[in-house]
Amino acid sequence: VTTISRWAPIVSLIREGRRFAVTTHVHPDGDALGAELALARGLRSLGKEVRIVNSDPVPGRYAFLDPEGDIERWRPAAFDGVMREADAVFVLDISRWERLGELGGLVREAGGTRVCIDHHPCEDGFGEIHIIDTAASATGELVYELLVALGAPLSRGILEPLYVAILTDTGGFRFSSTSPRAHEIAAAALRHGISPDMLHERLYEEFSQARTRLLGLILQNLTFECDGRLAHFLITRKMLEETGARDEETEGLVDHPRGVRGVQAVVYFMETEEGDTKISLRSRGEALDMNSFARRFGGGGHPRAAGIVLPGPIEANREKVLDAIRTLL
Ligand SMILES: [Mn+2]
Repeated sequence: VTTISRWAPIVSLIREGRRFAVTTHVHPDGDALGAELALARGLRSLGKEVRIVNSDPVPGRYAFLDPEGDIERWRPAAFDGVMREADAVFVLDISRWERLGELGGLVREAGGTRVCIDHHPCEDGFGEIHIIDTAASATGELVYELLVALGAPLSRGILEPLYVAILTDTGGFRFSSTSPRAHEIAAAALRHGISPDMLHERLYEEFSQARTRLLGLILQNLTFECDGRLAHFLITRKMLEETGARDEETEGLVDHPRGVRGVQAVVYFMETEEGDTKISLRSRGEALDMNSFARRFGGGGHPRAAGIVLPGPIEANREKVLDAIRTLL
């Protein structure tokens, strides 16, 4: 249920506080970064001091959102004071400690209130205050609600990152999570003069030649099974080296097999730099709840998009995951 009142404890925390820290998960995506920037800008418009500190750098694709380099990258000892002295630490788009990466310890020891704002299904949220709303299309949607509850002026500088948060987390207003509220926020952003064509171009039409060559290799090893209901492929370090594609550029490649008629599930196995296996899971329709599937292997996510990381090489992990999926299809 969407009510303003659920924001009351956070609103008073913000009104009473002066210094705040904002952070998000490792491998930040458009929602994580957009929600962080919008919240920081909104709090600053109310005269608050805000620092944004992340474990991982901003991927090149999203750098345009932060031309001033407002999002800082954690370094050992450099941000201890920021976290310790903040009146509250906002942890956005995550509710599991391990997703905080190297910042986990600092957030755990933070002196102020920890506020977790997220839309992933989760039973073990952390922090003193949680707003976890799986009906929200993006964490950006929840940040919008909070800024409205605070009475912060919604400028273009706030609405643009929120638009990007929602656009990217709904796959371009395509997923079932696309809510009326998502379109209402998009409408507000358009009224404030954001440029949808420029944003689309920046996000979806600036891929490198290397990524396109990687897509070529993926399409060559793409396999369909279970009468076409299951599609799976591999991304090895060798494929990345051969094409020159970076790890972060693999985002979105899964959309190609996902768009094939009859496909209900897509799984891909990526070799990490450490030689472990990162498994990404996507589903279409009601066939499979990928969040509960991923949980069986210690991962998690959303019903239609989830992930698992397993120690060891792909060959050691691939068949057991594929076998478990096959029995469900
Ligand atoms: Mn999100």
